Formats: sequence, C-alpha cells, structure tokens
Amino acid sequence: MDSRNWENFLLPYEQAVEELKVKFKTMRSELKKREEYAPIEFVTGRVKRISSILEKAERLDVPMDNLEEGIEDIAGIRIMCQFVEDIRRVAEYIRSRKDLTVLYEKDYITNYKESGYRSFHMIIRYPIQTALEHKVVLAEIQIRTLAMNFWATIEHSLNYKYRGGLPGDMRLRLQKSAQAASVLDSEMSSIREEILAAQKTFEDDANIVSTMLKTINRLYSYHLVAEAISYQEQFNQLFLNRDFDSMKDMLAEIKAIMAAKHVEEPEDEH
Ligand code: 0O2
Ligand code: 0O2
Repeated sequence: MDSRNWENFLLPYEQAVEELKVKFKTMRSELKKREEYAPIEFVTGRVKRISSILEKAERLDVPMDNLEEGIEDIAGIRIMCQFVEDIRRVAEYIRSRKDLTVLYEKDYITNYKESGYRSFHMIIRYPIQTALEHKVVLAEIQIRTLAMNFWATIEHSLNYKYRGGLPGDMRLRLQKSAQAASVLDSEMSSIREEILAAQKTFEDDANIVSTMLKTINRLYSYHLVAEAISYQEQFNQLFLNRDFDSMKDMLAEIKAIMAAKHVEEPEDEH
C-alpha cells in the first residue's frame, strides 16, 4: 500500500475511534448525573500506527489483503476505572449496547499474562457511515483500573525500549510491580465505600457553593439588595469555616424567601 492508500484505509478507523470516544465519554457523564457515580474515570483512544500494524501483521502472519480481519486492534479504545468492580459493570454496559456487537472477550484480570499484564479486553464490530459507504470495522476496547493502566503504560515503554527482549531482572521486577499494583487494587476495593462517600461529599460541597452563589446573584437581579448583601456576608463567614451544613440551612432559608416573593430559583447543580 502506498501512503495515499494507507490514509484511505485508516479513515474509517479514525472515525470509529472518534465516535466511540464520544460515546464512552458521554456514558461517563450520563451515569454521573443519573447515579451520582460513574464507573468510568476517563477514556482514551487511538488508531494504531502504520509501523505497529506492519509489525503485528508480520508477527501474526496476516497477509496485507486481510488486515481488516486479521488485526483486531487497529481502532483501540481504552476505558479507565477507579475500582476492579467497575470493570465488570462497564463490560455489562458495553454488552447491552445496540450500536455495536461484541465478538469475543479476553479476561486478563482473572488470567493475567506472564508479563504481569492485567486488563479486560473486548473485541467488537462497530458500524460506521462515511461519506461514501457503510462499513463495519473491528475495534478493541481495553477496560482497566488506574493501577493496571499505570503498570501497562510503563511496561509498554520499557518493552519498546528493549524491543521485546527485556533483561531477566527487569522482567522479574515488572512482574513484582504488577503484583504490587494488584494488591493496590484490592486495598482500594476494600475501602471503596469510604472513598465513594468522600468523593460524594466533595461533589455535594462544591455544588452547594455554586448553587448558593447563583441564588444570591438571583436576589440581586430581583432588587432584593439588602437580603443579597446580608446573605453574601453570612456565606463568606460560613465558607471561611467550611461549614457546609449551615450553608444548606441558609440555602433553604433563602429559597423560602424567594418562594414567598415569587422569585424564580436557579437550577440546582448535579
Ligand atoms: P501509541 O500507542 O504511542 O502509538 P483526547 O484527544 O483528549 O480525546 P488524548 O488525551 O489526546 O485524547 O489521548 P489519546 O490520543 O486518546 O491517547 C493518548 C495515548 O494513549 C496514545 O498515544 C496511546 O499510547 C495510548 N492509548 C490510548 N488509548 C489506547 C488504546 O485504546 N489502545 C492502545 N493500545 N493505546 C491507547 P499515541 O502516541 O497516539 O499512540
Ligand atoms: P499496542 O502498542 O498497545 O497497540 P499478541 O498477544 O500480542 O500476540 P493479540 O492477540 O492482539 O496479540 O493480543 P492481546 O494479548 O490481547 O493484546 C492486545 C493488546 O493488549 C496489546 O496491543 C497491548 O495494548 C495490550 N497488551 C497485551 N499484553 C500486554 C503486556 O504484556 N503489556 C502491555 N503493556 N500491554 C499488553 P499491541 O498490539 O501489543 O500493542
């Protein structure tokens, strides 16, 4: 394939990666709003580089006219989760989607690789509509925790540096650090409830501050200037003391005044 053919060949994969990134990022924000917790921390994606496609084709003995079926990760999406438990949930959401088909799954969490690599992989078929055609492409979704991602990213760069021939002691140290990452995941799972509660408190406190400021602003715009100034001063004091409980009470009080005076409330933050 010359460079122009490569460009055309990769176009549908670029589109698939862009679409899938948007879909999973949207899934994250939707779940965060609906359930106050998103099992997705962040999403990345990439189209495999031509050099990596060529190397993989050579390694797996895939002929150049069968790259579309023979190399399953030309389009790659990576979903990072906080906790191991989240991975199953995300996989379940993916299985139930109607805009893609799961071809098969590889569970490198139950059966981690000899290198120490852990992740959950799903190979999917994903239909795309380009300007010229309707096409179904293969894509790989890797779902992993932040600890698994940290390890895999470092190991990937080292492997690249040593071109697959990692020195023995380095391989051993990486296997050990993979175990450490696995212990870290288990530890985090065991305090999951406390972590989630802390994250929720942080979100709630941040939301009450912005709702409060918007509400005080609303008082100004309805010419309730004396009330606005007084509440602003009280808010400043409460914020200094990080007294979010009293802020909630004060917000309820302002809302009652607004209702009595028929002032429209600003929308609550999620
Ligand atoms: P490589 O693998 O070094 O050849 P955004 O534009 O904000 O949505 P952002 O932050 O630019 O996304 O990140 P992007 O482009 O999605 O991914 C950044 C890097 O993460 C890539 O670097 C990849 O190394 C790696 N990566 C992300 N997702 C995947 C994936 O699903 N599979 C694999 N194998 N690697 C991934 P490069 O330089 O583009 O690619
Ligand atoms: P890149 O640069 O990430 O795109 P293989 O096992 O390699 O013969 P297959 O069947 O595609 O081929 O395998 P697998 O094992 O499911 O691996 C697919 C992808 O998982 C790899 O893509 C890596 O992204 C990741 N992966 C698998 N094993 C390891 C590992 O030991 N360490 C790290 N860091 N990542 C791993 P590519 O094409 O190898 O590379």
